[in-house]
Amino acid sequence: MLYPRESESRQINELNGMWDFRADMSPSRNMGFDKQWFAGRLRQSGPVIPMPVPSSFNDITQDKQLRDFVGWVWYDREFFVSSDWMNKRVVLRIDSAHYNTIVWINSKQVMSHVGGHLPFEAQVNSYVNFKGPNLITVAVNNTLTPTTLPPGTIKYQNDPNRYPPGYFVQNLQFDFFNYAGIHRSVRVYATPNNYVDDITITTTVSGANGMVNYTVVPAAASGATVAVVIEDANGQQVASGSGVSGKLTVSNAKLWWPYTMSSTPAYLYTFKVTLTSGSDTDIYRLPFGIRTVSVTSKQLLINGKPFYCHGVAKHEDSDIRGKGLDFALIAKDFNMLKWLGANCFRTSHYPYAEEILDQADRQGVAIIDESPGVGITQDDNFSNASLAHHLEVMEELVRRDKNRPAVIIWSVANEPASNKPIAGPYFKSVIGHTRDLDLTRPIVFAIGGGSTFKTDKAAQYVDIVCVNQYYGWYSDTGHTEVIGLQLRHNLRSWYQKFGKPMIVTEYGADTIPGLHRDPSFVFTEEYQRDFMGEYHKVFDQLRGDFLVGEMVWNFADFLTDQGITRVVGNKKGVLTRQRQPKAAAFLLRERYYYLMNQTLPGSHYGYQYGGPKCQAPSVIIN
Ligand code: GCB
Repeated sequence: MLYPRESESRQINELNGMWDFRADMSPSRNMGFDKQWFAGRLRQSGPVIPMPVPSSFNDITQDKQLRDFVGWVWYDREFFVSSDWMNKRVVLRIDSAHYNTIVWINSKQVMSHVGGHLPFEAQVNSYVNFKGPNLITVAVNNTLTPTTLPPGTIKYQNDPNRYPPGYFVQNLQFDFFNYAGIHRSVRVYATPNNYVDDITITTTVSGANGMVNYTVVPAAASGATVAVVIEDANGQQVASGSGVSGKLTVSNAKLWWPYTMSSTPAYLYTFKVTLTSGSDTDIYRLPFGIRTVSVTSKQLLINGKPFYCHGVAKHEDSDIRGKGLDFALIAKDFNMLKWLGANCFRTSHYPYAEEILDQADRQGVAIIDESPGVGITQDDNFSNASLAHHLEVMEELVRRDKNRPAVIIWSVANEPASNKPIAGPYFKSVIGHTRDLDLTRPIVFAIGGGSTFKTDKAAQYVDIVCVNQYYGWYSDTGHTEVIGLQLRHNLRSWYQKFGKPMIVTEYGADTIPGLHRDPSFVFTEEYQRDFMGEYHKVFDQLRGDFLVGEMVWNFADFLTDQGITRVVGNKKGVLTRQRQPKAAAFLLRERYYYLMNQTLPGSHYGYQYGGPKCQAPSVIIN
């Protein structure tokens, strides 16, 4: 599914802003359907409050019931469709709503979608008025079940001495707050009736040339013609062709590199497609990069050169907006990534907004693009229904992100119970299916929980073994002195067994900012620093060998469910939730600049590891 982009032939009308909103607090959560709240304005069927789109609804009000609400919430607003669009194809797109969504226009159901992090759209010409107002109604349900991704369960409490009638709670199988609502943009856009439906680009490098393989899927009457042009960053044409598929050569290609690897990082070309059919002309411009990704038994290579990922695992999380798209936060996070010297991040534990990936493409930050397959731990999470949904989600994810140079690895899951026998066939299918969808990127999942190199049933199918490690935190708590021994032994054992390169996709310690103790003690800023220092020693021993990456857990603190092991959220961030550095952030920054200096030609930041100079690179944007 192509991201909506304006062009000579395409127009966009954003429906972001304040919508009317009501949560269905009825015991069955079904009153909205029984009373057909979609039949007219919500404000006519009951009280409403203003709700920003995009945002999570949870932290917008002071109402505890709404923060913790499980069930259907309803949104509506009016919009207009220009009569200029009458002879065009008009599409409604929601970039993401969490989790289950039904959409009506003028009281007629237009589309529904299952899954909280990927876009969905429908042609709506037959639903909209071109002369007068239109009503859009969106119902979103955040209930998680054993077959959703991520999975969850609803637990009814039946003891009348302890709970009121009908009392239930949502149990989560993952460690972040189940923020919900319309999380990303809602748009109506217009294309010609004959249009470019999809584009797939893969690239290879041959000497100084970039080879660009493309396929265009036209949705057009027979006889339509397709012309393609590649433009460089200055808009100069560098290659051209015609037809729905082909291979173009870009001479003296400027390759896409992570910003820490090349003095010309993150170079983006534009792939311009012109489809002509009768009187229709559709033009779509897709930014793309020329680069390759490959793995050997010990290395991860970008453009044939070893890439060491020094990065972070993240969350889409912020105060007030929850998981709602926020451009200020996106800009700040990329500035902080560069301040840290991070050259990659994992989209733990679900696909992030396309606007975030745009920045990764443009600023040269590599990405492990993760599906929402987090918490696949119970037997019924491995059912046929779960598997079918997981395959569908991988299709949606690859379809959305396949052309992004920044995406160098697909992650199909985080910490599933991959030691269960059922995990073998399950992940063989999920990984095999993902490979069928995209042969150009390595595929992984992050191994953790109870799975070990002795018991794991799914690591055999991945290209890079990714492990989440918590020595000195969840085991031997406080004992930094045993981290080195345990970590080294474990990483070597995985490598000996599987013979594949490895990434430590998580290691981290909860840290309350401002809490100090010397010698260090768990939860203090000193402990986080000492803890990370022990990991770094082992990483440095294995870096030139089979270790191809390290990612701290986490970039920033984030909200979780309420529980006795979390003090208003997970505090393993090296930054606070407000993006201020804890002491460990400075350690990480020194380390990442040192690593950057080793890989970036020309050694330019005047930086010495452990020394006095630590100067930020200017943020490089092409
Ligand atoms: C993990 C999970 C991550 C948690 C983290 C923790 O292994 O992958 O989602 O937040 O541990 O802090 O416990």
